[in-house]
Amino acid sequence: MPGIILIGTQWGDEGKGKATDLIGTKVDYVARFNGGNNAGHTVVVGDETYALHLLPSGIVNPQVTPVIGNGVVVDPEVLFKEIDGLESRGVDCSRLRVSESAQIIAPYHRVLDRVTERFLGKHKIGTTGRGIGPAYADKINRVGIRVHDLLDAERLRDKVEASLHQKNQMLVKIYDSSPIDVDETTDELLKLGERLKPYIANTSLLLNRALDEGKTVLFEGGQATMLDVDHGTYPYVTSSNPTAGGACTGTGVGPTKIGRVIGIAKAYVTRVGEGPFPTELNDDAGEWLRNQGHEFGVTTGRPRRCGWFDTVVTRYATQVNGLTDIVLTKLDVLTGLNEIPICVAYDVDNGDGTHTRYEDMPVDQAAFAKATPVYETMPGWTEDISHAHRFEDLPAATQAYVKRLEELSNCRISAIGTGPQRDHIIQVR
Ligand code: 2SA
Ligand code: GDP
Ligand code: MG
Repeated sequence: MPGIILIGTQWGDEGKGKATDLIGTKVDYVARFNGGNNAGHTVVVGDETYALHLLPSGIVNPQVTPVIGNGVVVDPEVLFKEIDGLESRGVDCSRLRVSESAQIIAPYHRVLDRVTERFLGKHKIGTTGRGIGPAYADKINRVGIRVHDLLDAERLRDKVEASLHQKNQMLVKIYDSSPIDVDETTDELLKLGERLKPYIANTSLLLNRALDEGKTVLFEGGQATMLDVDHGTYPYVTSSNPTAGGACTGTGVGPTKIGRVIGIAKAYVTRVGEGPFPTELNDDAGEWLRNQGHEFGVTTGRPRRCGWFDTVVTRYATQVNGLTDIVLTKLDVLTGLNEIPICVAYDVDNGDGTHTRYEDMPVDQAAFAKATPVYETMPGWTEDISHAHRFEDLPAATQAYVKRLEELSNCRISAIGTGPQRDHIIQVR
């Protein structure tokens, strides 16, 4: 079946951009289905490094039609900045198609994101501050602005008014901030709509027709399974569905068109923002991983929290996404360690003298927040693995580590990343 979903299995930044780019050479369309410019995907092509936020990773590939689906929240200002940046480097962005029913991130969503975080104080989520949560909240509250609204001045003004009515009262009365002007906002959005016009399309129709003609579509997830608003570590999550189901609702393509669901898993785990993270290392080992793996946010530059591979998380990702394969990335980063711990289960202190061992993800977030990892330790390796092109070329200890992760994740590992470049990859099967 020609529909392929590619998603993150952990808390993001697993290397989805590189994996999409790699698979992208064999696909006709790459469609984003969730999130917005909170995502940060890095694609390295030869000497060029592209940091993409809103645009699908397929944009750097001239054979691919990049699509922004209805499930995405689009900040048009950011979109044009990204397009201008890429075009000045010779990347043609004219093939881009944006869903007419994708939601718009308006300037006031960014304001609200920051104000809300400030008022949450110690309960803050650690958002990227890009207006993602407030834009999705408006969508669910049915006061959102969709891409096609930007093409009709009267309709747009009406919608902006409806959207700002309650927000302005809240900004003034609760947050002691200034109200946002309806006319100014409408004019700003109308100008952006003018420029957006040539890219706007009925992307559900476009993608379904392509699939019916036997073309291949790659659905590229932003963020990851553990940041999913339904299946992640709620409330420390993003406001969309980065899991496999989101690919269908976020593009208007049915699940019967999907043949493969590929989960990207990093050989260790990172997280940015607040929220529980059982295998987190607050010591020299964590610092070592951050430096070796250059673990700093692509969007905000924030240092990422680092920890050992957690197979409770990947088993869960296999389950909620129905993974058909895992692509294991950044295995090269672990080179040089004497031994490598793998989390196989959690131990939770119940507070009454008893403990519970969890092999499966606890649904209760209070239990998850208290989970301490149960480790199994594997021998490490010192050989440079970045030039290996076959699984058999890897040192015996590296092979054993990968095989153990595969066994514990309940899913086959079909490719392994051994460096940031396009050709730093081992196709296992
Ligand atoms: P938001 O802004 O409402 O989506 O934030 C909610 C939570 O989701 C997390 N989140 C992310 N986690 C990892 N990577 C993301 N993208 C960027 C990157 C992040 C960056 O690729 O590096 O540059 O900081 C991403 N986007 C959202 C976020 O940290 C909150 O925990
Ligand atoms: P994404 O959000 O999942 O697309 O990931 P990011 O781009 O935010 O972060 C992944 C980083 O790892 C990027 O800098 C990639 O260039 C880099 N990367 C991807 N795969 C590999 C790999 O196998 N080895 C190494 N060393 N780096 C990798
Ligand atoms: Mg990222």
